Amino acid sequence: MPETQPAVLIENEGSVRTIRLNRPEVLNAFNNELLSALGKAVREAEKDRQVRCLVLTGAGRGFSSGQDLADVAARYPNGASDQPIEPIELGRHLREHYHPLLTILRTMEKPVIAAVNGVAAGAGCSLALMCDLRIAAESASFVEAFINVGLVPDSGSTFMLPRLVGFSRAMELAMTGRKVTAVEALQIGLVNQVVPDAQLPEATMKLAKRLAELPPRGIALTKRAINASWAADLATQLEYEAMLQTTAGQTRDHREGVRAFLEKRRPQFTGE
Ligand code: T3D
Repeated sequence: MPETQPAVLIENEGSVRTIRLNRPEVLNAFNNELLSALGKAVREAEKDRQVRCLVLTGAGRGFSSGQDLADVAARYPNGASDQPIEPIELGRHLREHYHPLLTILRTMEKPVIAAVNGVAAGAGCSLALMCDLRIAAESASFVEAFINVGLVPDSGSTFMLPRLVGFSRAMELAMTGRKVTAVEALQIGLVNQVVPDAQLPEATMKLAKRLAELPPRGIALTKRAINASWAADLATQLEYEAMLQTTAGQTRDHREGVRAFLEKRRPQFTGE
């Protein structure tokens, strides 16, 4: 039965779009309704030319506690100790409900910020890691909770975690499922910034507006280049940079940036 409250709340401030996960009573655990609403909202933000920066955050005291475990338990007819009647294929659920959304976050040509307002656990932690930047409230925490329920990290965690914090820490966090505080997250490179809880909205908006003012093509091509670096050798990456730079060098925003510097004024970037 669909819930009465909207699964996501959408707010616009200038060219910054904020999508707020909205199941606060379960720390924004993902059921299919929330995943579907989030996917739709992200696709809309990707397509909307007015949107130059996307922020994901959570309602209430959590960012997201990951897959809704009550929904998982409901798949077992007689409780978790029983075998389900039909073998359950979690991979299919991931492919259908998580992967399209997560892929857009990594490939959309706009910066995506996770404003982590509280606990980010399981697939909720993965969601934060799949964003381009993370800004955390002091009370936020990160839990690779999958192992606590006998699962492997999914939704991109095994891809992003070692890249962000290195092999050893990734192994430790994934294998122990222990909670990482915001302060530790900053120390190990899991987040970009930690701010007092009350300042999270303001600090996020300041960062988002700064990103939204920068040349959109330059931002888009930068994201492409850094994404590509993960699978490239040096020669390939140098060539890719040169190709992207040819494209960036032909934009009006590039010429505007150079002119504004020489004329000692603020540049006005239009995305052309
Ligand atoms: O099916 C597939 O596609 C497979 C995909 C799997 C991906 C995954 O994400 S697997 C991992 C799933 N998530 C977890 O295992 C995390 C479970 N939650 C926790 O460990 C803790 O709740 C937290 C560490 C996140 C927060 O702890 P705390 O003490 O701050 O809060 P709490 O009291 O545990 O939770 C508050 C409420 O939210 C509580 O409900 P209540 O008692 O007030 O009615 C709790 O049951 C509910 N809640 C928290 N997490 C979930 C949840 N309800 C459903 N699903 C949850 N994941």
